[in-house]
Amino acid sequence: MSGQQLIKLFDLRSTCTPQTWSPFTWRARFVLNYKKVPYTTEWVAFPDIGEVLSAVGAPPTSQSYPKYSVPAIIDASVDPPVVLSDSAIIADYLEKTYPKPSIYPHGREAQIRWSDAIMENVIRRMPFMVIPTTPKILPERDAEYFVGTRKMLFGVDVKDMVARSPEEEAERWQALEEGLSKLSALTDEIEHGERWLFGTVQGPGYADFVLAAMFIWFRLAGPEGGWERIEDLNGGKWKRHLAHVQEYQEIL
Ligand SMILES: N[C@@H](CCC(=O)N[C@@H](CS)C(=O)NCC(=O)O)C(=O)O
Repeated sequence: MSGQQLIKLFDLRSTCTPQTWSPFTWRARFVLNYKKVPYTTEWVAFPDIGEVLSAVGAPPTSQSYPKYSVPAIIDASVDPPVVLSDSAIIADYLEKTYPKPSIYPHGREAQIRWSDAIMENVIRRMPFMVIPTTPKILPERDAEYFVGTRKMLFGVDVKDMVARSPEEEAERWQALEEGLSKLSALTDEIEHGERWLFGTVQGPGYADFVLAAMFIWFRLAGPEGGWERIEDLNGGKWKRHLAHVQEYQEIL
């Protein structure tokens, strides 16, 4: 691999330092960093995603709204350059092009199955807890766009995502805590060594990145004190997990 930065990663800007916050773009960034693939980042404003990505020929990720989404990458080390979008497609491409170290220890199918379990037990239980507070980490124009367009995705206005009563809030937390406990039990069945939940003693698996990416969004953009509530659950497993992925959080 040459030392030149031939891959460009399209990521979302924010008011955080460092800026990266999206649970999907983090997945691509983790893979690039873990494989030590040189790349540069192009920061995109939320309202400009469609215009920027269609201009570079990135494939749409959906027929309906949003037609375009980040992450997307351009790999200019090949002629003609490869332009890809969707975190799962990008992960497969990077695995094929830069096979070592592999992001699929235990096999690709197992990593996908575990990523689906993370989706069911954690990710699906989080959006209404995090979306209402996400504008706090976005520049004004991006925040306005984000709030104005979530209904098209979730069928609910952002203001109506906020829990209507302490009971509803408690139910959401209970559902999330139950999901985390189920996921914790699943990780206990995997032969993964000390450090990684879905990897091996040699290194992490893709599902480790999927989980960490979601936690980072929750910690940065979620409700006040929310991450503090999660990090000590299940014997502190989640807190240790975020500490472990830190070595792959470089922003190039
Ligand atoms: N299936 C896509 C989903 C990516 C996605 O939803 N990205 C969000 C940012 S977190 C996005 O670009 N949304 C565009 C929009 O809402 O206009 C993937 O896995 O990459």
